[in-house]
Amino acid sequence: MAKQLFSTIEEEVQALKTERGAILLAHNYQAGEIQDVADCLGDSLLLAQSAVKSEAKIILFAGVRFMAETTKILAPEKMVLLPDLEAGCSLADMVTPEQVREWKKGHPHGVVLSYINTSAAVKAESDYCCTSTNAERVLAAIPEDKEVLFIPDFFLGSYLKMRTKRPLHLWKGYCPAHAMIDPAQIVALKTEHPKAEFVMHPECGCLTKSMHLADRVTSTDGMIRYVHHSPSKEFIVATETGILHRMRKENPDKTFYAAGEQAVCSHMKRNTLEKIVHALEALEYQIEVPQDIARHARLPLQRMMAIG
Ligand code: CIZ
Repeated sequence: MAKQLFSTIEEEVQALKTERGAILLAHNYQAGEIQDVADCLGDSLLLAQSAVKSEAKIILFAGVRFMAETTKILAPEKMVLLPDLEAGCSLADMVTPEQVREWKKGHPHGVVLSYINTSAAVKAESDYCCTSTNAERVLAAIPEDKEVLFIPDFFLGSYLKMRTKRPLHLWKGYCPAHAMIDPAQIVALKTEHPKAEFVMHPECGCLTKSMHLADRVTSTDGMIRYVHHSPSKEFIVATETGILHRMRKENPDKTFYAAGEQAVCSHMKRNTLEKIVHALEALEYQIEVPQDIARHARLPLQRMMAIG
């Protein structure tokens, strides 16, 4: 491609997207400057749905690998690019397909419900997928008499167990960024800002200790909707801090406090505008999912998409 001069890197990204006929999808946890040049912002479910609906042949995914893989599985005809191949997920790495197969042997009639934060190979061993937005709805679609093995997030699983009273078997995985949120800090913030509503993500390691304090436990897109519609003017937000940029931008009259400034996902933050420019120029890094894995992983994802 002929090199043009741009006054800002943001302009360069916009021009390259147009030239390539690409769309840029950015997860709610991305850095603010990436969110600002994205065509679509959201959680992994909304972004995958947008990719499927889009006419664009090239999807640049500013997120982490399992999200780009999910998009490729659902839209195999599209080129899916990830700006940094090392942008993985510590939670997804906490369960392997071999471990799932082994676990299933002990529960031969069990149904595996896997959180979206899993590798394509683990999804291929699963019966259903869910996100934190639709986990309760997906679980409700699984017959009551079925034993359910939930992977890999222990805290989301515990939350589901509490909400639905179903005796789920839980894997002991967790998200290190959410686990860094300290319940004592939440209590201190609530004392300092008594009018603030407290919204928390179900992946929070502090879930069991702080949940009674929460006005809402929900996914990132659920939080975005909640703070927008709530008449409150202040919010304490317990999830990865990237979401605060979007909340502040979309609600300039409201104030948002991070429940833990240290709740930063190092994988999400591997993406940069420079890497996005490189991805569009070089068409790197293309995400591929082996066909047999994609074929098996598509079914649990499609079941989830059908449920909503
Ligand atoms: O589904 C997602 O995108 C994740 C991992 C979290 C959320 O609540 O958005």
